[in-house]
Amino acid sequence: MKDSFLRPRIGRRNGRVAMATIAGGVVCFAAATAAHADINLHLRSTVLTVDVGETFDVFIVAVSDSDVPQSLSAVDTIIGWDPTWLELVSADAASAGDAIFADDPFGINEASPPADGDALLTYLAPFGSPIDAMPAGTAIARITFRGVATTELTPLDILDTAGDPPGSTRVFDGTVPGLDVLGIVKGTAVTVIDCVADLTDDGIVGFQDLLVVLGLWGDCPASEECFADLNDDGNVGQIELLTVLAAWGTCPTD
Ligand SMILES: [Ca+2]
Ligand SMILES: [Ca+2]
Ligand SMILES: [Ca+2]
Repeated sequence: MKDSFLRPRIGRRNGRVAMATIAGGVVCFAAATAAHADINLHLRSTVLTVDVGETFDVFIVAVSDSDVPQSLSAVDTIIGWDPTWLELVSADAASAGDAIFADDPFGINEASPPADGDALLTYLAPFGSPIDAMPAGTAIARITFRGVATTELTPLDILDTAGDPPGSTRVFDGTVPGLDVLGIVKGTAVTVIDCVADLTDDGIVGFQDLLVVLGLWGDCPASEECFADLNDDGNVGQIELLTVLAAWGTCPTD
């Protein structure tokens, strides 16, 4: 191997056992200086609560764990969730490149989109053009979920491994081919509620929601989405008024 090939690896892996080529021979040494730099993976949800039947997005965010950007060429993320409460709808790339549920040898993606509570999403940066994971985080992929049934705080996790034989969550370095630079992973959680009468999405059915119904009273404009039309009959009126009054109070979470 060429020294130029190894140099960035040594710089990135301070604190771990690294290899270097010296005078034609290969030696091992333990660098005991500063912490090494890796890329962490976080899940960030766009919402804290979601209604039954509504969709929301969860972003996979690649975070440089040092104060400078670090490049990546590909990421395999194994997502875990409970299909009792959430349904995976679709996924796409949030940075340049592609994000796909590929056929995998681990049996993780049993369908596309996977439905059983684990999924392997592969993000690929454009060929020859690695992207930067910024210290503040770079969203690489967006996964859309739908609320299925009410529950408090159901987790969305990044799994280290899944499948048989096991596949792994991995982040591939943008400069050293094949080098896994995965740091730590962090998931998120959402609460699924059944509260269609909460038109203001503040977790409470009350005066503000009543004002929305009264303010939009009458036939829905043909050209606009009519979010206050709760029974989809093209009109905001007595049905909506009664629905809000019947649900008056805090939205249930179970
Ligand atoms: Ca699966
Ligand atoms: Ca409300
Ligand atoms: Ca209506």
